[in-house]
Amino acid sequence: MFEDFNQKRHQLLEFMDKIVKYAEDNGQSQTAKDLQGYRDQLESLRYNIAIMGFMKRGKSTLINTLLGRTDDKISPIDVTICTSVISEYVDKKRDGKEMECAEIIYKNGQVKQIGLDEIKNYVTEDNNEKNVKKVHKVVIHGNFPLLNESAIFVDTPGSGTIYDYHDDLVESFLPQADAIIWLTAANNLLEKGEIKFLQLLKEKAKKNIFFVLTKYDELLEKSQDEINETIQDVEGNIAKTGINFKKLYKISAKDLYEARRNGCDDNYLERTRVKSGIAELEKDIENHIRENSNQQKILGERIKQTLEHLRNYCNAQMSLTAGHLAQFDKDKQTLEEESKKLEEETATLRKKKNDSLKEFERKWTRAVEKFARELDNKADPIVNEIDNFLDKEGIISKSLKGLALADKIGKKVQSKLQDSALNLSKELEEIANKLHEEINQDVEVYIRKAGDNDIASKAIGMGSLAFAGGATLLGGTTLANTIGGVVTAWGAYASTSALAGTAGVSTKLWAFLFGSASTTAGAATGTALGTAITATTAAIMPIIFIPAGLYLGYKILDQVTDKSLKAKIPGIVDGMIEVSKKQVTEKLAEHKEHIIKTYNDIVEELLTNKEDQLQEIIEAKEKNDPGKRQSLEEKKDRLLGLQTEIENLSSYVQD
Ligand SMILES: Nc1nc2c(ncn2[C@@H]2O[C@H](COP(=O)(O)OP(=O)(O)OP(=O)(O)O)[C@@H](O)[C@H]2O)c(=O)[nH]1
Ligand SMILES: [Mg+2]
Repeated sequence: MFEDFNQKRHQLLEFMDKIVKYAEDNGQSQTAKDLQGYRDQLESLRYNIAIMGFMKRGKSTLINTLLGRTDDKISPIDVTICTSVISEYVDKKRDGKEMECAEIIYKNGQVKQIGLDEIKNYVTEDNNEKNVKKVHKVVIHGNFPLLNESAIFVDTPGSGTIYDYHDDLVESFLPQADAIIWLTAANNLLEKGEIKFLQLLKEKAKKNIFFVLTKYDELLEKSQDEINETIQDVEGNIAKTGINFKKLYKISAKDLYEARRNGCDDNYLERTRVKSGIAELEKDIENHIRENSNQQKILGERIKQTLEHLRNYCNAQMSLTAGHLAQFDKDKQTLEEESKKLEEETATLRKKKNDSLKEFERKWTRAVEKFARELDNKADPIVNEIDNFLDKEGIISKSLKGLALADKIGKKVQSKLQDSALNLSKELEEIANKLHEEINQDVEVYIRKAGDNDIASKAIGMGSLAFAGGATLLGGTTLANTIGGVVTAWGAYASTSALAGTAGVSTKLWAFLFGSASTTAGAATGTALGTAITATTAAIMPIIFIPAGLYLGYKILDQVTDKSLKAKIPGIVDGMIEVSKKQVTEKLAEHKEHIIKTYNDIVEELLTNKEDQLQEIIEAKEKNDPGKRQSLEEKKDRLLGLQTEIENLSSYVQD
């Protein structure tokens, strides 16, 4: 039966190696250590009784006393911080050693046998400060009547010293402790660290704890009130942690230890044993060992505990991994949904943009055509106006020659044409403005939705560049020069008024269209459109230069009679109107194309930019976690395998 059990134990041990490796592979070094502890405990088939407690609570004194020693060779006692490494006390019944001796087990696995006298050179802070000798543990083999072939005592360094590694050592030993003798001293109230340690015992679901109040002899020297206060403090704090607590042993180990050391007679020793509280504690520990240290029972209990522990561990790991997987998929899905939504929005916006541009184009063309018709219709009234003027003046007098005559005729013609030119200009402004507002609204909504300043700044950069380029191409100076070619002689006057007109109209336009533009994106698009409109205005300007043509005509006909001049006027007016119409229509058509292209580019750039960005996010996410999903899947599979093995082992062990 036991053999059978042993076989199962080996299977479980092999399995535990796998689980320790799983924890290590997943970077859970503390869990791996804990699991290794369970594994070692299962392997050793020992019943570990650990003596634990804050520094200087009398742990070593109690060990020496319980193990019947007359000196402190096996667990040195000191008034300063003393014990620095873990020591195990193994009765010779277990290993059949002839002589009492100790083994130093080094961290690198080496083992050195020494005499009991030398133990202090390895286990105390005085002789092995901060464990410079790299001792893993010391195993002491001796005559320890309280122990049997299963039960082992373990002395631990005191917690709460200046040496943090003491606490770590104690904590890492916890999983292996089957029973704990926890000590606190009666000469002071419980410290915070001691209460914390009790909570840790509760957390780790430690059972089989002997709660011991040491140095009771010192307490007995105080008033009854103080005695009561100390006991209440200790009992109250233990109870508060929720640990299953039945009894507080009140002992004076030092009394018995000193009596033995001084070689007192048996009678005295026995009386002291009882009086010091050691007899009662010893009896309970002895019973506990008898009841619990049967190897088969230890094994059965340990396998059960270990399996339970492994099951909890694997289940927790599994739900964690499943959670990570679900989150991973959810993130990916959210991104994909976002991208799809964006695609739809993009398509809608693209359609809207096309509709708006079509509408813009239609209205623009119609306005220009209407203007051209108006110019045609104005040819006769202009000729009449000039005729009347010349009739009124009678004859071209010497004083009216030159600039003065041209200026007068020019002003008359200008007043006839200016309305149409300004109306066209205004109409085009409105059409462009409407387009601007529509698109700008969409762009703003889009940018706000995307929450992306990069796009906005990109649009700003691109928009201004595009429109600035247009302005150079179609802008005031170039256009004035083109017209200037037709009206060379008018040169100085023409360019001055053209510039003045352009500046005035564009400033007004600017305020009208963009005075209230608030967002950066709006302002950017606004800037761009403003530049474009400047160009528009400049394109309409030649209308005002028509008188220049008349002046040219006058110059040519300077030598002819009043009559012959008059006869030529309709032809000159028609010709100039034709030239102006052509210039204006061509330039405005060019300009219209430019506006359309620029808007198209801006919106397209915005849309593709955002799509690209989303695509980049999706790709980067996949790139950043190469095979993340796969590794999570693998982890899940591995855990599934471990879980199945645990269930198989559980039913196998139960059989
Ligand atoms: N009065 C009195 N003093 C005791 C008793 N037990 C231990 N002491 C004294 O307390 C001091 C510390 O005892 P140790 O046994 O070295 O305590 P420890 O808990 O092992 O100390 P560390 O290993 O350093 O944590 C020593 O001076 C002991 O003599 C006791 O029952 N009564
Ligand atoms: Mg000690």
